[in-house]
Amino acid sequence: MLMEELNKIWLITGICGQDGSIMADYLFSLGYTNIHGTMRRSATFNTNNIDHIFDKLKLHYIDLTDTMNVFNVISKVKPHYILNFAAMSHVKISEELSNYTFQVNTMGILSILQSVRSLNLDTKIYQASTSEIYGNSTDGSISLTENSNMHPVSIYGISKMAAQQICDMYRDAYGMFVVNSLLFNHESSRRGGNFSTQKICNYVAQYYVNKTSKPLQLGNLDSRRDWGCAHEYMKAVYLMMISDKPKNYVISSGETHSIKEFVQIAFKEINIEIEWSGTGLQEIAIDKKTGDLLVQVNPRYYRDIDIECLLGDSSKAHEELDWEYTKTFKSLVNDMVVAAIKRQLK
Ligand code: NAP
Ligand code: F7E
Repeated sequence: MLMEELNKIWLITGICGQDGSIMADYLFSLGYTNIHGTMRRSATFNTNNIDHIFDKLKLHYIDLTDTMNVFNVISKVKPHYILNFAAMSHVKISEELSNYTFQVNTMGILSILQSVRSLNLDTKIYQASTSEIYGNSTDGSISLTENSNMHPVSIYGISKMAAQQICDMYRDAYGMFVVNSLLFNHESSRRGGNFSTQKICNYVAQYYVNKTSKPLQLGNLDSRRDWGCAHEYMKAVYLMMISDKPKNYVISSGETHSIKEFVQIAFKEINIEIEWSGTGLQEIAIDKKTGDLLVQVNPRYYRDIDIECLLGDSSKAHEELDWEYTKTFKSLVNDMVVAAIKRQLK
């Protein structure tokens, strides 16, 4: 890659999160050196995901609810690229933190766009949009594309749909380079512990290491998600940013699996075959061999409205960005379980 490109400045919001930290790793691996990250103040340090690159990163405090703060950091850094990963990213929690979710997820990107525009910078801007904006638009018989019906059913989804529309509007009205990726669920060992996949893997690891006695408590076991590998999705984000034309792209694995399937495969990784029985709140999973109770339903994890199925079609990203998804569902689960066991044994 040309030195001129590698000298360019990146500003990544949400650097301590799953995607922000994986993206920073990827950019360093390509040879970029000017990587700025933004974190928010917290009472206890939460830099686990970036500790290995802490000294290489140029870090700033940003809270997306503070417009002046966003403006000041952008005017100081003058980035060539902004990747906006910062968000109140938990769908269930957005039911309670509804106003705040909008302030971060919708007003936050608006502050970024306004800052870049008023500073007259030639910055390329990326917004992390989501499959949550489709709502219940498929039962799995069709795959969702950039043109599918969008009808979000959560505060999180609605906040992200408004954010996407604001981005589209800035691109169309002001000729700015602004792109949205419609990211379907993507996972890694850096996933937050209160998302379904990491919660399951952490439980399986705990069970493997010290046979925890309390069963795993889950909500909707039948919903299906198009789960992919976060590392591969970050490569797609990079390709979107270095392309000539700003466009929106669906980024997905093209397969859908239920929570139950995820649980089943995760336990299989530690050689436990599980057996499901019962329905609704009475549904349980036991260890087929020992009869130990492993999974129970707890209604506290139910959503006001859940999306029952997500399935994406990334043909556009494949055709125009030459991006292809490769990881299998089983190896994704395997990687997460192995990483969770290693964390347990530390
Ligand atoms: P994540 O792990 O939850 O990371 C989000 C980051 O945003 C965290 O570093 C968090 O800071 C930061 N943040 C939260 N509130 C903030 C605020 N008010 N001001 C500044 N920063 C704030 O999320 P992720 O999985 O990496 O996802 C990255 C982005 O992609 C998010 O926008 C998410 O909505 C979107 N997305 C994710 C998925 C997925 O499956 N992962 C799918 C579709 C879209 P702390 O570290 O201090 O908490
Ligand atoms: O839920 C069900 C839950 O929280 C997946 C975010 O990255 O992807 C993520 O949002 C499914 C849902 O992810 C539990 O009801 C059952 O049907 O892992 P999740 P999510 O809500 O799909 C989208 C694309 C984003 O954009 C978001 O930022 O799992 N489920 N039992 C559970 N979910 C959780 N969290 N906890 C449970 O105990």
